Amino acid sequence: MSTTVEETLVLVKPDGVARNLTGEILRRIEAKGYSLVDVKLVQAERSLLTQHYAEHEGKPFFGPLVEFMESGPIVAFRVAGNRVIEGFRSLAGTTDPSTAAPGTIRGDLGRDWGVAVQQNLVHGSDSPESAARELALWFD
Ligand code: RTP
Ligand code: MG
Repeated sequence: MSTTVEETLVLVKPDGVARNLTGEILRRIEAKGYSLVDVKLVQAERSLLTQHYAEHEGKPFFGPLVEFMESGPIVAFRVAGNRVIEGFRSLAGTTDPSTAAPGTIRGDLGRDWGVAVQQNLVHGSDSPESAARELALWFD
């Protein structure tokens, strides 16, 4: 398969930062061969989060999700690599840490009891369109 270098937005969510897992998450990204292009620590404003999660507006988990994302600092990574958009999603694992595969960030490091599903450590853009939109929101 040919090489397709892409950039994606990875967020270490407030649970990941609070649990001191930022370094471990970056280690896994770099070990996979992806490169860190830019990084920042952000206390996100509500307006940024509602734009970021616009596709989920109106869903029952939208309010709790935004509240959780406001609850503490987030680390944003701009990450580059071959097919990194899909590749990071598979490194992260499925949304619910309880059932995310071992070997993934959510499967290995996510807490599967006593916390809500939104506390799943990381976000990764899900398509080239989302990556472009989200990188502009968080980094421009
Ligand atoms: P993300 O956007 O954060 O990378 O996660 P994802 O694609 O795996 O999941 P998505 O469906 O986009 O949902 C966004 C975030 O909302 C929270 N969530 N809560 N039923 C629920 O309570 C529920 N469903 C989703 C999670 O934090 C999820 O990552
Ligand atoms: Mg998503």
